[in-house]
Amino acid sequence: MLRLFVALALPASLRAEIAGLAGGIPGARWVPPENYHLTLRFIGEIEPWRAQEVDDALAAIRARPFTLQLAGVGTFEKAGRIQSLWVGAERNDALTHLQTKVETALQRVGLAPERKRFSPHVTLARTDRAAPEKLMAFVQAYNLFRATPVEVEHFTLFSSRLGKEASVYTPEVDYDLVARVAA
Ligand code: 3AM
Repeated sequence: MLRLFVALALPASLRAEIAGLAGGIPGARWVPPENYHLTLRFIGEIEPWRAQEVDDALAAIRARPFTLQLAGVGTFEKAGRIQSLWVGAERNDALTHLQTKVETALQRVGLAPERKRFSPHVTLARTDRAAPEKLMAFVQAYNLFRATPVEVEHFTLFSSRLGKEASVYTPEVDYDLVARVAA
């Protein structure tokens, strides 16, 4: 079985900018900068033959390159606990369009629909063991954070191996985004 997800890989310069925010919250488990990514769709464990179908479906997607602007920080909560701390992505029709295409392609090859609404973000830390007031202070301190915009020219199918400290993410296939050629 393969554990897979579809995401935007981030250039090293952007990962370094984001890494500059990390630290200073006891109990937070910071994501290693090499693991930063923006998830378009978590797939989970699938059989290798199904992974081949997923690859074919993703390869057939036609979408345009776009500019990604990461800005602001926020949290996800579950059952009253702050689970994670993230850097957000500014609303962007091309990103939404790409995510919709990925979702449609994956449903077409038989994956169950994703129930959660797409909320583009780059996870900075898992925070269920951190003090909420420290997390709120972090959010306030970095709310106005804006990264240097980057051009997104492909999206990526990643495999994930769960590790004790951090998961190991491996880019398996890049899918190019192509600007429409004028007729
Ligand atoms: O991109 P982020 O960090 O928000 O939390 C996992 C990570 O999300 C999420 O998929 C991304 C790449 O691993 N993930 C892990 N297990 C998941 C699950 N069972 C999951 N998302 C949904 N359902």
